[in-house]
Amino acid sequence: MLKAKILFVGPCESGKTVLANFLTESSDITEYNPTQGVRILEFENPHVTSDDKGTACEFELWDCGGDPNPTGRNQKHLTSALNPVLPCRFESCWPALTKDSHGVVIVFNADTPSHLKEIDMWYSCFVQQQLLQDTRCLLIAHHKPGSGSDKGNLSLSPPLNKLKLVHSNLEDDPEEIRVEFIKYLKSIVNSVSESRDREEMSIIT
Ligand SMILES: Nc1nc2c(ncn2[C@@H]2O[C@H](COP(=O)(O)OP(=O)(O)OP(=O)(O)O)[C@@H](O)[C@H]2O)c(=O)[nH]1
Ligand SMILES: [Mg+2]
Repeated sequence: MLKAKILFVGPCESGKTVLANFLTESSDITEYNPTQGVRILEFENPHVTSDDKGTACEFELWDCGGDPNPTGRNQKHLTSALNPVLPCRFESCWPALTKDSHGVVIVFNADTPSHLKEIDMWYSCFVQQQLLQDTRCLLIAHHKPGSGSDKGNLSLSPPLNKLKLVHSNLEDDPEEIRVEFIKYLKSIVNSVSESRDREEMSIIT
């Protein structure tokens, strides 16, 4: 059976936990409770199978906390991390999160200017530095209630402009993100099975 590990990362309070719960049908929206470290949600999706025979895929969704420094003592490190010249040095547990991950979903709020800057850092640490293909990365512009549903042009930096971007609005159109997430899961499954086939072929030949 094919297994895939997908990370949800991005700024604090952007809606990662709310979306992760919604997309895995785990629980309803509650009041804000910052994710400490990571929560792992295991799920299968009836629309996503690993072959034509309908064999299920097992997914692990790693819902990561957005605060790299929950104690708030070294706030300036976050500023350093936002500077692309400096490597991400402060998140000692991030290598464990990224190990063997197959996909990265970056969740942010389009109406929060600081998020647009911060997602460059998340992309750099979790995608570029892990040498993950851009096709394995999905950007979700999450619209919280009351934030409007404007899907107008977002001024993303050039590397992020190339990524697939989808909008989520659980109040106005919850099905939209459900459908997009299924498409993303299918693309991950295809990509993982292709790499596995290539690996098997290279052993045989
Ligand atoms: N009603 C409603 N509330 C939302 C929605 N998205 C976010 N919220 C609210 O915003 C809070 C923060 O969202 P979370 O999903 O916990 O944020 P997070 O990105 O996981 O934050 P960290 O774990 O700190 O990184 C939630 O507890 C909800 O109260 C939404 O679509 N609908
Ligand atoms: Mg959370």
